[in-house]
Formats: sequence, structure tokens, C-alpha cells
Amino acid sequence: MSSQFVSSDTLRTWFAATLSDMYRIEVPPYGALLDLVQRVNASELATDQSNGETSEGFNQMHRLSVERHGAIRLASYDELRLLSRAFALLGMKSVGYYDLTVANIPFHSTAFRPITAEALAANPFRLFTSVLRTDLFQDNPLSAEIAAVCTQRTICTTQAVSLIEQGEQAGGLTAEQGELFVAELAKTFAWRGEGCVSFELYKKFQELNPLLADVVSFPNPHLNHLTPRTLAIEVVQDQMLGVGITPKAIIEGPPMRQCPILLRQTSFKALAEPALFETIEAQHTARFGEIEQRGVALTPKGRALYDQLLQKVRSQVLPTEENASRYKALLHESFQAFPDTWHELHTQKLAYFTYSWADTVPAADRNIFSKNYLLDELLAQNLVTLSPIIYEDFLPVSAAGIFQSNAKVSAEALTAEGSSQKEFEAGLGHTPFDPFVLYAQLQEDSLEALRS
Ligand code: OOG
Ligand code: NI
Repeated sequence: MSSQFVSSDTLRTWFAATLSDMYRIEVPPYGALLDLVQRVNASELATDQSNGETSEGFNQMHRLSVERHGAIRLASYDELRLLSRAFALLGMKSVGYYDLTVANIPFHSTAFRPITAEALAANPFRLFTSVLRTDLFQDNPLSAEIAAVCTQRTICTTQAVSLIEQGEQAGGLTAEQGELFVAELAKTFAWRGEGCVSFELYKKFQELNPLLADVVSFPNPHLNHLTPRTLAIEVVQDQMLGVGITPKAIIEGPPMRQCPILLRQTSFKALAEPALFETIEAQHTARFGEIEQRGVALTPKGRALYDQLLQKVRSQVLPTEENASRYKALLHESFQAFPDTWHELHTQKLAYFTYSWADTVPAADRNIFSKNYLLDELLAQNLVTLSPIIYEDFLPVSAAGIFQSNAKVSAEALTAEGSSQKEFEAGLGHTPFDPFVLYAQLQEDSLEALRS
């Protein structure tokens, strides 16, 4: 019955490829970076610098070569709800809640991404999706101008909206509809080179907050960056200058380790792009590039340890271009307290893993082993192997660093009354998935498969 429809995995793959082609044209350094990342990944795989067979899960070249995350910034919950319906057709669900006001960024966010093992393996494309907290500007003299843009934008084409409705009603899209849908939806994230306010107002928005200006001065949420995943972020960072790209000095996230955890990221400076405000030709600086390296997903216990060790460093020094090497040294020192073998990460329940029978165990014996041995015994005797589960999400401190790296945000604290998660969930219309629950489920499923 559903065979008339193209799968959501295929639609997502088309969509990610369309955005990538578009961004290559819009932001040429992105193309240069992609080529560099591909080269480095290929050479990493060839020299097999991975940490034994346990790292195999990280090195899925078919996944790596298409793997990207994007970032978009929305003006309202109406926009969020509409896009969440569009992304649902692409098999992307809202996962996690990120409060960025703690870092003086007037946004809160979620990630839209696939959630099952099969969908992640097919194409893990994710979009970090932020919504402007207009409530924080309520008392500002510009609040009426801000509200006017936020309530008036129409960010999807009529055809995209009608295909969302058709897809929802029919339970999917045909290949022909899907191709059209992906092309129409991509228009929502294109750079149009034109503002939707006067130059004067744009300037005022800029003065108030450049991140706010990046949203409320434009008619649509242009893609802010598109990020390929590398297996060796230091190597790519070192070679970026060679292809004419200047990286920022600090890699966000954990330090370099034997067993990578969570997510490490760095970005390059934003481009100044021509932007027309009514008749005035100006320049807007917001869109940039980023690379990331992904490690194992941490359990709540592991994550608490990560947060604690990172906080210890950041309470001594907040990273800037000038103190980069000191920050790096402190980070390295602090993270000595984080176990760095897969075995320890597993036994201390700091990270999530999947389990599989070792190749040496004949299929006929698996049942016997599984009945007579505990998991720990099977692991100790190398009958079962561990594979780290890749972290598919984002990190709020890192995200704040990425946001800030390209905007001079005033140091003056926002008058936020803290997190506004309830409001975000009400705006979205549902509660995002809890990432920990999803990782625990992947681990549980693999254990069940072992036992069956
Ligand atoms: C999003 C910043 C967050 C990441 O990789 O952590 C992000 C933005 O700048 O809109 O993309
Ligand atoms: Ni990013």
C-alpha cells in the first residue's frame, strides 16, 4: 500500500543533498571545506588511526560522506510548527531542548533529526533549529517593529505548504511529489540577498543585537551554516588555512582523546554578503562554516561528569583568541579525570554502546553462550564486542560559542527569567524526544537482539 510513496529516508537524503548543493553555490568556502574534510576522512580511514575494532561504528564512510548538520533561526512558534510538520515528512523529529539565554543568546532551540538506528544509518541529517525569544525584547522601544516582522513572515511557498498537507493526509509523498517538495522546501532556507525592512531599521536591530537582526531583518530563515563531520578535527583545522579558510582558535567541546566523546566543533568566520534593504545596498555578516567530530553518546552520569569538568575549566578561563593555548592545556588537564578506554567508559556506565557477537563465535553457539553467561562475562571473554553509539545531538555551551563566534553580542545580560522550556513545547505543540531515552533504547535493542 505504502510502496507508492518514497521513504522518508530517501526524502531526507534528497533534501540534505539539495541544501548542500545550494550552500556550495551561496558560500564558496563551504565547498572548499567539504573537499578538505573528504580528503582527511579518506586518509584517516586508510591509515586506520581508529582505536581498534570498537571504533568501527564511527567509521561508516557511506554515512560520513553525506553527513551534515545545518542551523536555522526562526522568528516565531508558527514557523516552528509549520517546519516541524515539513521535517516530519523527512523523518526528522524534534529531539532535546537547548536554552541559550544562559549564554546571553536570545534563542532557545531543538534539533530535528532521525531517531531510529535504521534512519540514522541511512542519513543522519539534522537541523539545529532556534526560535528567537521575542519576550526578552518586550520592553524595548523596537518591540513593535520586531513583532511586526515576526508575525508577518511567510517562510514556506504555497506549493510547499500544500505538499505538507497532501503528505500528511495520504501518509507520504510519491517520488514526483517528493522531488517537488524538497525543491520547494529548500527555498525557505535560501539566501535571497534582500532584507524585509529599511536600512535604518536594520541598523537599529543590529545595534540592539546582531543575532536578533539576523532573523528579523530578513523574509526567510536563511541557512546559517552546514557542517560536515570529520574523523580528525585537529587535522582539518591545521589544513584549513592552506585552503584559504581561517578557523577560530578554539575547538568547542571536550579535548582530543583516545576515545572521542560527545561533539567537538570549530567554525570559520562569517562572510560579508551583499544585502539590499529597499534601495540601499549593504552587507550582512552572519553565514559561516563549521566542522565537527562526533564521539560516543554519554549517559546522564557521563554527561554530568563532562559538564563538571568543562565548568571547572571555564570558571578559570573563558576561551578567547588570545588565551587559546592556555584554555586547551587546562581542558586537557581537567579531562584526565574522564576515563579514556571504551572498556572503562562501559563498565562505569558513562557512555552508551551497542553489543554484537564477535566474528569468532559461530552462529550455532550463540544461543548457548547467551543462556549461560552474563553480559559482563561475554565481554570479558571477547565473545561479544562493544561499539560506541554516536552522539547525534548538540551541546548548549558549544552552541553558544558558535553563535557568539560570529556576532559581537553585548556583554550586558539579558533579563531572562531563565529557561522557557514549557513555552517552547507549547509553541512546538509537543514535547521533544529526550535524547538519553533514545540512546538507552538503541543500547537496549542491541542487547535484545543478542539474546534472541
Ligand atoms: C546555531 C549554533 C549551534 C552547533 O553546531 O552547535 C550549532 C546557530 O548559529 O544558529 O549549530
Ligand atoms: Ni552548528
